[in-house]
Amino acid sequence: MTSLRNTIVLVTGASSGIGRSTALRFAAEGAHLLICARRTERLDALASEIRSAHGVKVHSFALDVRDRAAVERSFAALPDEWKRIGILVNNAGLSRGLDTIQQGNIDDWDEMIDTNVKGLLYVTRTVLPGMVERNSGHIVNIGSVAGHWVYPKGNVYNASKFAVTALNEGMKMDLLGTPVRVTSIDPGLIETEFSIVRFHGDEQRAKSVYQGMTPLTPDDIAETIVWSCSRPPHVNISTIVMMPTDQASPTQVHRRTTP
Ligand code: NDP
Ligand code: 8X3
Repeated sequence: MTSLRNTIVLVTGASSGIGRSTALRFAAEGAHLLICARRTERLDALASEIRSAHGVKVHSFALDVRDRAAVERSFAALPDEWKRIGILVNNAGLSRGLDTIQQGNIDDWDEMIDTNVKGLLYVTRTVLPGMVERNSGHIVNIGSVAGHWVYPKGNVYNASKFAVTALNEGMKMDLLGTPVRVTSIDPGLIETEFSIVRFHGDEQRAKSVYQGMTPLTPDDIAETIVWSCSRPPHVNISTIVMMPTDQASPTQVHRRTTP
């Protein structure tokens, strides 16, 4: 087992869903948390919750991972005690729209590619050299089943998550010979704000995604991330594909009622 006590864990997209649960779960193991996202009021509330429940240190900051200069600036400006990041959870991400490619909204495409691919790269490029230099670290990329199976109208979201799958493999290869570990956690349906964001705030449509089936919870994913990071140093969990029991692939979902 690798102890997570006093490890500095950076979680991107910690204001909601998987990121929020992951920050709480690491804090329960005694890790100190660096949390970022765009909605700072939510981060502040999470920071207070973590401090009072677990007594660990938390540093939160506003970050839009699409903004390359802001990524570089934010990490350069971190207080010294926060610079030795031991675990990076590349979680910030989103889907926008569910349209055919011929009817797709190009702003939606830009937002997905800029966040899920370029944002992940900007943060990784900023944090990873320190891990290599210190001979210690772990990158956890949040991919998706959408990065393993293409589904109708998933087109650009699928492409962005296939990119995460490729980058996860590429990172592992490029880091071979260092002790830095690389893991991709690739879930299916999890009920978070993901579908509300995908459908631009249409809560009814978002609800129908999970209707009549039991989705995964953010805590299920957080537990798996923490488990992966607490394996002994010689064990690298490369990829975990996890789905609800009610799901066999992105297009095969068992529902007890029709949405
Ligand atoms: P949520 O919408 O609940 O959370 C997404 C998080 O990402 C929020 O904290 C949001 O923060 C952050 N985020 C989005 N854009 C940016 C940005 N430009 N800069 C910084 N942070 C950003 O969804 P989930 O928790 O479900 O999603 C987390 C990850 O899990 C995503 O990568 C998603 O693709 C992946 N995933 C989700 C699945 C699901 O079914 N829910 C299944 C498989 C993978 P803020 O808006 O405050 O910036
Ligand atoms: C989220 C899961 O199936 O909606 O990545 O693409 S899915």
